[in-house]
Amino acid sequence: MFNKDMEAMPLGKRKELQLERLRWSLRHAYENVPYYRKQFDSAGFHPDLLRSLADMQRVPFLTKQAMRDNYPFGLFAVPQKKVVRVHSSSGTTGNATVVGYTKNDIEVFSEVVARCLVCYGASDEDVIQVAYGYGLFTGGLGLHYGAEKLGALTIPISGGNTDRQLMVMKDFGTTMLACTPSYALNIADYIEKKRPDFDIRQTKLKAGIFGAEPWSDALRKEIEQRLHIDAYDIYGLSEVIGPGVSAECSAKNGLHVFEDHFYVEIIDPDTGEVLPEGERGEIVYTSLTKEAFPVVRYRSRDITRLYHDNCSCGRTLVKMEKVTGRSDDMLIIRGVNVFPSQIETILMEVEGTEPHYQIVLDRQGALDDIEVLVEVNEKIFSDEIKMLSQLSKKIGDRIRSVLGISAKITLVEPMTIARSEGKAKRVIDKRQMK
Ligand code: DLL
Repeated sequence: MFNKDMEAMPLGKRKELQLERLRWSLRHAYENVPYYRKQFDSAGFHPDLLRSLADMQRVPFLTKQAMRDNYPFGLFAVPQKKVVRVHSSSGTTGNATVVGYTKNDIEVFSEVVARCLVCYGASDEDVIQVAYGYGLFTGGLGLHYGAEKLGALTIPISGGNTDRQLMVMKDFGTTMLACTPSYALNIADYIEKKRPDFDIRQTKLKAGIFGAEPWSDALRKEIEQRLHIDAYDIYGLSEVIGPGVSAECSAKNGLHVFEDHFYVEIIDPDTGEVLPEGERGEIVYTSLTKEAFPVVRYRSRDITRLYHDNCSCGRTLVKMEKVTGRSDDMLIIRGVNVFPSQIETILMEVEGTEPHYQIVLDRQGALDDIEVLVEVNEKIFSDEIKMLSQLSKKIGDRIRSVLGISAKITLVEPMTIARSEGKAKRVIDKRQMK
């Protein structure tokens, strides 16, 4: 562990620490950000009223909309001269949100990412190729500072230019690759189709640090087999800090949340009620140590559940289940709730398909239509038409029996669905364009 005192702290002691830090964080927000003061006052809440963790339920939520309304720096809690960096999340819907960091916040950000890397077995002997985008996105610089903090050799290559990625991987002796899972898949495809001379097994690559978008366990297996690595999940969001909110450990079942910096709750997304441990709902974050941009009960829209399982890695930190989707990515198709990752899991189980797909939603009259475009492998595509129609029937049947919806399946030629170097765009919603 990078910080055993914090990561393996007894549960009772951690709760005390959280309460003490919550008191500081809530007061910090209340005293320095007019938005929080107004919200707390009108809800009849004052930071002094926080006597136990359960009292958090009385604190009003922070929404993405409030962040947008205070664009760009309205929620900063320190004078601008104390802010040393900003990042911004472009978001799939609406305006960007801007987040700020003091020197100390950057320290915390670097440490939590370093902790993640240790979760994946990294040390200062490792060579980490950071192929997340550098810039306003938190992925590149986040991984970069964390890798340096650990003392690893850090390669700031950023995303794209796959030929150069491969050259660097081989020549610099990369042991860990950090990028989105969709870019990792893109690299695997590229090697197979364009660089058959490149033997990934001849490189030192042993692990992948993948996140920034939902990805299924089936996709994990596929990437692991094709790149001959262990693939680990890293999760985070700009509003809370960036990557490093939670990480998978060697057990690869659930991500440990760094609870000494982030207080987490699960709520029912419809009623806002806090749900008991183990139940699935929307995860809500309160920062415990952030100075420049504190967040108090931020509604992330990410759907997961929290649990303790006496993890074999020795960390006592609560675990969150792999995030399979966001409540605003959830597709409601003729009344049925569907996450793109559920469709991904089905596609990955059907032989002959490639893990590249796109979901197109449209509306005919009052009814929603869903079409799933999916690439098939070369062999099947060059086979007879009969094979193709059997395959699309098989996929359609599976989707109907697992998800209860009927979808139009369109099989497309290999390499026709746009590849991504960052976050993949899985859903095209034509209903919103009408
Ligand atoms: O994506 C931070 C990040 C960078 C995480 C690099 C991991 C690696 P945002 O651009 O603000 O920040 O997007 C945050 O992406 O609320 C989730 O919906 C989604 N997300 C991030 N990591 C995962 C993951 C970065 N491992 C939003 N699994 C979050 C599923 C993820 N979804």
